[in-house]
Amino acid sequence: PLEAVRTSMAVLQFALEGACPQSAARAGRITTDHGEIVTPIFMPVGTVGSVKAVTQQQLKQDVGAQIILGNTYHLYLRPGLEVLEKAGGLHRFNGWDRPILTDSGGYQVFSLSGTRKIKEEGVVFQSHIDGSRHLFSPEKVMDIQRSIGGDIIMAFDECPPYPSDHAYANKSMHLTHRWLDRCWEHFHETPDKYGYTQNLFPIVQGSVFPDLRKASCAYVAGKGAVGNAIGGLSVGEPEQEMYDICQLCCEALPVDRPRYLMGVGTPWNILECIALGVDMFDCVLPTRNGRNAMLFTSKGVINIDNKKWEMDFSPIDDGIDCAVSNYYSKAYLRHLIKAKEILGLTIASVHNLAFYLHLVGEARKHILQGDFVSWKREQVELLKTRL
Ligand code: PRF
Repeated sequence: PLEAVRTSMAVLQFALEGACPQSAARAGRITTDHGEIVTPIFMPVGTVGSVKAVTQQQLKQDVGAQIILGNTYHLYLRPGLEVLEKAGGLHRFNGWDRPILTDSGGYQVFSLSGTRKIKEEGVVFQSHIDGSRHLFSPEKVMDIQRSIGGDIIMAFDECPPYPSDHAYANKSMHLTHRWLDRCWEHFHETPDKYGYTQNLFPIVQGSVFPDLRKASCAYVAGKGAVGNAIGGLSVGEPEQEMYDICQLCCEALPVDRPRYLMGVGTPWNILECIALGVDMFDCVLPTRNGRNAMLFTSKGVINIDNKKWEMDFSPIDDGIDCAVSNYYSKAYLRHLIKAKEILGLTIASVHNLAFYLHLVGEARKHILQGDFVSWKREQVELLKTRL
């Protein structure tokens, strides 16, 4: 049942509700036609329209997810647009009635497809599923995201690999800007399909070069979009370099619009980047690493595979408000993961996601209280501890 009450269709709104006096961290509230998102926020990744191993009910009740991601690349290849349109969009198809953001495929095409060729027109690539050939152009990617029906959709970009030399990063950034122009124009020429408003976020690129990042932020800010994204980070560069570029971008992007840092990161990355002024995050780490026996907890990082936990019957994490993390023991979860039981993947994923949502919720609380920086300083050390 779609429970969100919609009184009117409106473009995304962002209200700032608090600012940290000692950093650029802020607390805000995003309003979409599928409801509100309080920021800073972490968005679980639901690549094919499902957050792996986690039900939509668990996402609401146990994780406290406010918005989830979907991927254009995967959803276009499978189930395909005919099914998604017939369903009435992804919300109706997967039963998630809160906000959805879709990534443009401008990243997955590079990391997942086999042969691919980048041209001015777009990217020709081969499906990782059956090898079939496809073209993603800016216009096509806008049409696909219209059909999927995300509340927030992303511009088509090229994420250059790390390291890239300045000449390549410059060429790539300008291609991303020309593609942004084409996305912007096509998006505004096409109507919303499903009776609610979709919102387009442009993406800053420019690798690790400050001059390129400044130029890209200026170009992106010039669009006057309702929100802006920072792409091309957490692709292998040293952590400090990511923070430096993230800071530069936050300082150059509009203060009154949400800033989304794509594909980042560890719990400590998220706290550091909140301090720099980022409002939205997504990452596969909590789910992917969870399925791989790595747990992020309020006391530090646990490898639940380790023999150390064999007889530890204490809760997975009693420091967060999640019924699953409080209920099952470390020893039991270790057993499930060792035995390759499906339930182990679910418990680990639900716990890690609940921990990420707890973390951004605490960050918000401390921003509003005014003690975010001192809290963050002690948390970063604690969260990195290997238990
Ligand atoms: N572009 C897009 N999606 C992304 C990225 C990007 O640069 C990243 C980089 N961390 C993750 N996801 N479109």
